[in-house]
Amino acid sequence: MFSGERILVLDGATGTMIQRLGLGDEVYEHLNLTRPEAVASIHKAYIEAGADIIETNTFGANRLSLEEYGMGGLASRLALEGARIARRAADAASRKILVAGSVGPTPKSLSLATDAEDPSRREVSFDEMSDVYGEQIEALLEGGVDMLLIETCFDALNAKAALYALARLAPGFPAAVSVSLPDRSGRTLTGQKVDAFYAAVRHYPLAAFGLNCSMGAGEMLPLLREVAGFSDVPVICFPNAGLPNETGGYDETPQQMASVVRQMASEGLLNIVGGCCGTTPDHIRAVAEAVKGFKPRPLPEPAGRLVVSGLETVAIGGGFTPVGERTNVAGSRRFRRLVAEGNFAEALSIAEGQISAGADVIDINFDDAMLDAPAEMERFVRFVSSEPSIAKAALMIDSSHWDAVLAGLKNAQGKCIVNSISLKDGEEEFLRKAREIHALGAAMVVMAFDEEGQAVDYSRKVEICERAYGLLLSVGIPSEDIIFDCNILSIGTGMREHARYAVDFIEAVRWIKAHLPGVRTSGGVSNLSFAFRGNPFVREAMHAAFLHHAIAAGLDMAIVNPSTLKKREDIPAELLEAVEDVIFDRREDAADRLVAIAGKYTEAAAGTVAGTVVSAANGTAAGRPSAAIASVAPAELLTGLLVKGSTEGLREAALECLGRCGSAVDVIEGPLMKGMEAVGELFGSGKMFLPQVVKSARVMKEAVAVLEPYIKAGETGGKRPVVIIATVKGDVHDIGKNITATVLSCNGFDVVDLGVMVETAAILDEAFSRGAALIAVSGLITPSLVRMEEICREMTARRMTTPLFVGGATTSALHTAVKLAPLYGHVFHGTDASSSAVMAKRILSDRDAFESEQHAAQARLRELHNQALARPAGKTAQNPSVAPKSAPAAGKTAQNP
Ligand code: THG
Repeated sequence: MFSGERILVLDGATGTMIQRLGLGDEVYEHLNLTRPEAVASIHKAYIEAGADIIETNTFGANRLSLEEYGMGGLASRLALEGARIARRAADAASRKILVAGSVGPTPKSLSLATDAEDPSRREVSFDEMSDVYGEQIEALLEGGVDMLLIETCFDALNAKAALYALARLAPGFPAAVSVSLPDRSGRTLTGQKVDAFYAAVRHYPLAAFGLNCSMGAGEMLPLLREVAGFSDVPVICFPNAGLPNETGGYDETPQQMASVVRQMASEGLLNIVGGCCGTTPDHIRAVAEAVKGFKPRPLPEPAGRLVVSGLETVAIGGGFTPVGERTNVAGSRRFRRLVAEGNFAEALSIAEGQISAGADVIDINFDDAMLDAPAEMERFVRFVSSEPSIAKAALMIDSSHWDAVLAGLKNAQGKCIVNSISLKDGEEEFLRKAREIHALGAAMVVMAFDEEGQAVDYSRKVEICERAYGLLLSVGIPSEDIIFDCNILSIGTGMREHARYAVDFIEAVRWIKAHLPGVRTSGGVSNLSFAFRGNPFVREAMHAAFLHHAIAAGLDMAIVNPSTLKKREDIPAELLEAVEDVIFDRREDAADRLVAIAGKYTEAAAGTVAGTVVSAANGTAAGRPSAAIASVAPAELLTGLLVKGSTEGLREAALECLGRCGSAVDVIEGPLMKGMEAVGELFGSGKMFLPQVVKSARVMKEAVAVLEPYIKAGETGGKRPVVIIATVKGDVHDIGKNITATVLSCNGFDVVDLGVMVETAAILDEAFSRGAALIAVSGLITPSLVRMEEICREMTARRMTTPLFVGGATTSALHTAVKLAPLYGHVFHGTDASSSAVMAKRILSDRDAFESEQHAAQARLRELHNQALARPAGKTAQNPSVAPKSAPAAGKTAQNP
């Protein structure tokens, strides 16, 4: 529109002219109704002075501005008449004149807190603001404007609300955005740099971007150079006639202004130029004269870069960008506790720590069973705006709740990244979300999930990302706003199926960067090492080595803890080799070897803490029990073998136990269960790692196999009890569920795994037809909790009494007690795979006692929770909802993300 042969001239101030005509004591926009001919005469004067574009007299024709004069109800009418007057004036001219609908910033800011006591208070919300703009814009469009000029912006969030309204009314309609800067610092009133502002509004196909009002042309020149340097759309500039003097007038003469404008034109900075406060037709005549003969600024090639922003910009690509992971209630117990306590000041200090440690972007997530994620998201993002040291960073809005995503986007002034969307609910839902995110100005992380579940191997990762890419481009999402995350999953878990997870991720990143032009790649690095929870040294070594190779393959950014990031060079050679053996799946026994040396690098390594139980097993020699072992009672030996994950001498020990007590079931429920319980405890306290848990489960399996032929018909009915296990509908995460299934089947259960995204009815029908002894459902994301409520309601409706176990990252004992147990009387929370197996065993052998213990514990949690609710906010130290979850857990950790 504005990249033609000459610099176009915009008109000057309407208000100055209204005052000159002696009409200044009426609300300017009201003159559109009362004195239309006077307003028309101003347009005419500017057209005669040489303006190519005239602005409607509608700067404040919005409900919020007019409300201050008790005229809120006239907004639409005044905007419509303003547009019509200008339209008529333009059409009456002998040259082609464009009409720009003036849209001022309104008197309210969406980003600035007005209440010093409460940084999260706002007088209007984004949606209200967007409606206010929508009403004005709709009337301007109806009145026949050629374009909109969203001007004198001091808050990018307000500008985003205007563009959001426009995108819904008339997507793609020409609109220019112009920013007003209060001083030479080049920052808006909210403290945002002008390039960061540009990043926040650039998603809209802008007709022009630039500066207006401010401090006069001279002061604006250096800032305009900056704008011309980064803008890949036409540049607009319409300065004041200098700074206001002591009486509020403007003193810069037409000649003074024109000489600066000539300088701007000669430097090739301009596509559109005009005047703001204090300028008159004489100024515009001089300006039109000054730019004659100068070529407009040539449009640069579209940069195709992803630039996100807070108060400052962050360019993604061309170097690695760390995204801080600690501002995530699911990823940091401390952050979770602070948010639940309402201690946002300290929660912000976690954000600050991440930023000062090097994060340019922070991942913020409030998905937790006991939190209102959208409300916390809104509150936190608003708090961030009031803290410049944090607000400078860009925000990655991380939630599985669509409402929380929207709450983040509608409160952030910069350009955000949404984390995440995927094809898991099909194409329609995926594209609906993508379009909405784009209309709100954000880039988006696209996870490699589809209707079938999450991509774990190379070919599925590639296949899903390629499909998502084609779909997104087909609806107009620019490739630079797409960030693919093809799932960093836990390795070194001891499960063969997981061994290639790291290599497959790295290779998929390489493929994506080579075949899907314009996109960026990301991933959650700490997921990789969940199997080594409790051993930060080994975890950091894994992250360092993995990142080194992934960045070389094209990884642009990653969610990490920047304060513990290490360089690959800093990892001791022996450890590095063991770690890379695991990452690249270089040897069959890589995970075992890493576990074996892990102990050297931490005091909390497994073997040193299992106490007597382990020492009982330590003397085991190859083949048969050694002399040392022979002195240990066979029951204790059996327990020890389980904890140690060793099968050496297992068969003999199991048979000897059987010989002594006579019942195979007693052996399983006695020493073997004791071993499983010990494993659960050690794992829960971070003293044992996931691969060891899986190993222990295999030992259990072997022991059960040895004993099974001796189980008497009456003891178990001769059949293995059936467990139905599934990830609930809406959720594709299944790694934790799979581990739980493995551990359960090792413990003598017949596990029927229904997979991911399973409908409630399908789970319950299957349980009925198979006569299941137990149902276990898993979910990682908070919407899954609502599914679990549905399952509980349905089980009660069906008069079922089958025990229901819930597990997965967002589930908790507290949530189960408060939200689920009242809906179904036999629902229990499993903290991890091994404790679930222990619970499953107990419920079969001793159901009444088990249930009454559980019910008592649940009642206690509800009580504490109610007490905490009754206490005034801010004094919630005892709040159980903020207590750390009892234990990190296999079922709940390894499946992250
Ligand atoms: N991809 C995308 N988003 C993601 C992930 C991903 N978001 C969440 C997660 N994965 C990345 N974030 C974290 C944050 C913290 C940890 C792991 C991943 C973590 N936390 C410690 C733990 O669980 O051991 C917590 C310890 C503590 O409480 O302080 O490891 O893959 N798009």
